[in-house]
Amino acid sequence: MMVACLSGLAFPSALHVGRPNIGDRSRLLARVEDMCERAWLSNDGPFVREFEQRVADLTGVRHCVAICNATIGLEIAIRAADIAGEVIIPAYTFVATAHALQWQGVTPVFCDIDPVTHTLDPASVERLVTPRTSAIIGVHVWGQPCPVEELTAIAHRHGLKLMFDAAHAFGCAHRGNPIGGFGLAEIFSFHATKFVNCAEGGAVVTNDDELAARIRLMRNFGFAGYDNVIYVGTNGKMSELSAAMGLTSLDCMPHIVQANRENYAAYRQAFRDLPGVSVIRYDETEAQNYQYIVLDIDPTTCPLTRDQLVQVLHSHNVLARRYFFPGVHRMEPYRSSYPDAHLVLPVTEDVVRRVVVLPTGTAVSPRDIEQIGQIVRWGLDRAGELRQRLPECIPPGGRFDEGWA
Ligand code: T4K
Repeated sequence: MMVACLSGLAFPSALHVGRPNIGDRSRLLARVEDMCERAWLSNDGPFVREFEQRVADLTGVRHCVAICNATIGLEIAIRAADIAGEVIIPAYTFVATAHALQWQGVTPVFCDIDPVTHTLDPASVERLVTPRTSAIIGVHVWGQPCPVEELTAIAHRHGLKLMFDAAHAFGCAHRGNPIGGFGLAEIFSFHATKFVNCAEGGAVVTNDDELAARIRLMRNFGFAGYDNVIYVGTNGKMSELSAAMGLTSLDCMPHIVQANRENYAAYRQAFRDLPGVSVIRYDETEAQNYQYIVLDIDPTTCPLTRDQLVQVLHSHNVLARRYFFPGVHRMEPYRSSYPDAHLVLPVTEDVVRRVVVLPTGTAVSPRDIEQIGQIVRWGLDRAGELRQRLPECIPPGGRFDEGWA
């Protein structure tokens, strides 16, 4: 018998982490109509330009170059900034941060993180600097800013370039300044699962005029006008359809933040007083997008393991996700290249086993969250029985909906 049947609390249809915020459909469709009328579908079209201007205005940077996705955005920025050799990045990130470097023939060096903010730990960064290091790429995980000042000081001290993977952090701020203006460049993702989305999309933002010009060229095969190619470029262009989606998403940004913020408050209420389970807090004195509801499961006090809790949630149609399990250093090709990396990443190793991300966004209501809280309470109340039935750990690639019968 499935646990879901026992509790009677299962959702009739799945609640996903990363469910896109669609925005105002009539505005989206009107833009699609315009696009069809103009018969201008890609290559630096009017929607892309408008999207770039609005992102630049919102982040207070001089240049925004829209890109087809953040992974290509990272690759282009890395190449345009002449980054080579070794680059220090957190092991606790989405694999794209490392792949973008590897794809450009640059070696990612995995660094440990702060246990509270989940962003790069400056002391660990400093220890990893070698004569081959050319740059640091911090990641604003969950929209929480990296220790920007400390990383800037380290970069200056060692003559390194500093960039930020800001895939999670559009709409967030650090010390009152919008994410986007820090380091040499910052890279946003506007993927479907992100706070503001273009279905697929990204952007490099920078205050460096020369870098912005190179990125623009590289995004379009290196063309500087008709028939004139002056760089090795790629195709990193954003389509008009993606920009139409992005503009519509920008239009409803305040509504999305509001929904996310209400959901965050509802989760904090629903998960109060649960043994070993806590919702990671946002600094509410800064602008936030509240796009990620992150649970920390303390293995010393929670009666179920993190993976058992995820199994309970999945059995009730709440498709919670482990992030970024098992850590980039344990994914190929990095696992084979650095088989001992985990030995110097104690915090990352701990965090990848503790974190669960829960559904939020405009598709989830505070009422749903109350029910998710009841499901978790139900699971914890029956921990003795469930521990006998559920595997303690699900390996990477394993399924959370097996073994319930
Ligand atoms: N740096 C960081 C720190 C990042 O997190 C990311 C991307 C990047 C760089 C690179 O940005 P992009 O190149 O993607 O612009 C997803 C996303 O594909 C990825 O964009 C995101 N981070 C990453 C954290 O998550 P998967 O493999 O987990 O996606 P998937 O297919 O499992 O979908 C996630 C959830 O969203 C599911 O529960 C289903 C739901 N979903 C997804 C899509 C696309 C929907 O309900 N509707 C949808 O249309 O990677």
